[in-house]
Amino acid sequence: MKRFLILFLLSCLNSCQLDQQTQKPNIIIIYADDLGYGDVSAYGQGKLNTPNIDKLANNGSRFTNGYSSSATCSPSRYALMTGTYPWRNKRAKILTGANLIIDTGEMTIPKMLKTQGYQTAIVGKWHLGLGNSKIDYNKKISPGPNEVGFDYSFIIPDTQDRVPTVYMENGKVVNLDPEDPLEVSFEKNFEGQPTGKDNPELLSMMWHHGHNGSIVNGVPRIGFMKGGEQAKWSDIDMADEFLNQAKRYINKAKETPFFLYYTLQQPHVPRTPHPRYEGTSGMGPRGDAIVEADWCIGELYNHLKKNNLLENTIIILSSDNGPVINDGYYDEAVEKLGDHTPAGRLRGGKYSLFEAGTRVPFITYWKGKIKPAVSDQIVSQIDYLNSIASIVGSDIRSKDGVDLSNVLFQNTGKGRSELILEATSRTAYRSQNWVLIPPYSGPAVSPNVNIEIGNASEYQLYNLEDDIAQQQNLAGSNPQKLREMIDRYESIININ
Ligand code: NG6
Ligand code: CA
Repeated sequence: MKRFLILFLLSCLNSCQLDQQTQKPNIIIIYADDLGYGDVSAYGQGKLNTPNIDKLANNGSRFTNGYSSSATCSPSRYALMTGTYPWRNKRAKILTGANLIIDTGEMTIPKMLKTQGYQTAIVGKWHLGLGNSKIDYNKKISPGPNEVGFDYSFIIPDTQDRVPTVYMENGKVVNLDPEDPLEVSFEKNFEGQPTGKDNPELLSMMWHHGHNGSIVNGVPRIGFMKGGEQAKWSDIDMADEFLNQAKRYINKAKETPFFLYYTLQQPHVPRTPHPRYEGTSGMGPRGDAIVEADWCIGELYNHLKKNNLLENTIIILSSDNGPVINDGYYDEAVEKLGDHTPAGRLRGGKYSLFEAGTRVPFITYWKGKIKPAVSDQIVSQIDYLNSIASIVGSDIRSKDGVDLSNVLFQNTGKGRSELILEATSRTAYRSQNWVLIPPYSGPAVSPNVNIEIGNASEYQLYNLEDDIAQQQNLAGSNPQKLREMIDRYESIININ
């Protein structure tokens, strides 16, 4: 009997060890909103200090040619989730109160991971639309994140500057009092409700362009809302709320492999860091919000460490688009910038076809697996799906992604040779170190945000190898390269 018991215990031990060895890694994608290439101190460009992001960057792979798929949010997020270029989807534009732009039949990272036994969650900003007809926030809204692959969702629907200013959990507005229904409109105000336009005396933050609709917590927003008082979020507590939800999810999901898509709201406008961060950067609320985001990332890291999860968790960190200083509020970002360079030495910023629109902080970390390295390989968020699929043993592949699992997670191999970049429905083409920007009409500098967005009446051709700041247009002096780039660009853009 005793011998049987010992044999039984031994076999249990064996299978436990096997389980541990064969367990698939947890995957966490941390996705910042409008964080620039030069905003992370590990990139050695600006003046901000981001010690917690640096810890991941310096102990993992830090990519210097890492791209978001677009210079704005919703298109980038669409491409990240699906591995499909955003310009193939006509609805993948900056969204405001729109319906879901991912087809529920489309493959996504969380769906792929579910085929491999993962639990999946999103905590943070969504901005990919909700529902498929007029949205009624007083009912459960579907389809949304839960219908495109997430078992659990705790989100803000669009962005912090848009109504409704409420959290949603698994399709339902959190803390909504049925006696105080929530109404939302992007066309007209509800009678008797103050707005940023008509009631500047009620504002704690003044609007600069747009953002003059309903006022919530003293901050004027895009769009109008009425009711739902009890459900309104507290802006200054949003970072803590998302962090706590992320930790709570990890506690719940840690026994099986999990995927957490942790989508920070910082440093997108309105920049409302918790008062404990006030003044920490010396750059006003934009800098303070980045310090706060960095702290959140450190807290998440510590939580994983405390739970012995670091060795079995891949952390990917990036941003949905490049930086913008004034994106619609007077918040001292311009005045207090000093000599900080959010875009580093790159030209342009958010909304731009120039490099700073889409070249973003791009970091992969896996304790004990990824060796510390700086990589200049060309990698894109559109490749996450294929690369993660490859790591977890799935043969699912997306339309436009490349399997870069070696480059991203093993410090070996080559990145992309080419990539289409997108900014507000315009596209550009990168091949090796060359960038082609086709002619586009419109202002060269976007007047509201004061960013060079890449419009010109002529083709632009740059060689990033010795002109990272895109100062020398070589289109005239290199007609052969120009022709070659145009032909290839057009052949990709025209294939569907
Ligand atoms: C623009 C907003 C801008 C920002 C952006 C979305 C105005 C004038 N500008 O329409 O402030 O919200 O949308 O940013 O309203 S993103 O990072 O989510 O793409
Ligand atoms: Ca963004």
